Amino acid sequence: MTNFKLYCFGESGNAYKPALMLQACAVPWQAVFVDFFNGETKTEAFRRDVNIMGEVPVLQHDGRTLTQSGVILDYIAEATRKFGYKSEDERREILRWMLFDNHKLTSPVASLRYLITLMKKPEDAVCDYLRKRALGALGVLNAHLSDRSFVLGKRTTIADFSLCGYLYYGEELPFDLEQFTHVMNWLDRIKSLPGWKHPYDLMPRKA
Ligand SMILES: N[C@@H](CCC(=O)N[C@@H](CS)C(=O)NCC(=O)O)C(=O)O
Repeated sequence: MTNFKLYCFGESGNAYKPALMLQACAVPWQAVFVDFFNGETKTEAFRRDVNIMGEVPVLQHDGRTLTQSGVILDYIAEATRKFGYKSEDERREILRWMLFDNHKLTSPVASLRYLITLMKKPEDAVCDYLRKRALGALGVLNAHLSDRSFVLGKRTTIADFSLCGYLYYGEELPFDLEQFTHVMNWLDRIKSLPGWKHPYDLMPRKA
């Protein structure tokens, strides 16, 4: 298997999802730093040569270029035969949670952290809205995890890697994550997987 090449940067929880999975699969991979904060994703060259959507993560492997974290996680699961589905019902359950993650959890969490923590914008009505959405989605995840170890039950899958993408940024998250006890315990379980590293120890950042 040739090396996986992941376009990413440390602050990107979306890129952390496949980065963490590659670690957990113990396969060799190489990080390619994308200078998001200097506008690299918005350049014509990046859209032409890397990703027309102007986003990371981007995975290159075996002559393929893949984008969208959910698609990339699914691809790595197929290539490594780890953390994927074992039945059609599991396939749909994983899809269900990854779609929920992208729309309802990652989207408001990432936007709120970007505005408040990274861009240092003042709190306003948009932030109120995003915080309500983020806390609502975390409540749903917390309830789901009240009687299971991982999103699908006893086994870690790509749904877990997707949903946890932004949740290890600790104090950078502008809301109280610790109120979600089942989510915190689940994050500890993922943290004990071999190879686990914090996003800033896994992906490059601008010096
Ligand atoms: N739905 C996408 C979201 C990707 C995304 O929002 N990536 C951000 C970094 S976390 C990005 O590259 N944004 C570039 C930009 O907005 O210019 C995924 O899951 O991969």
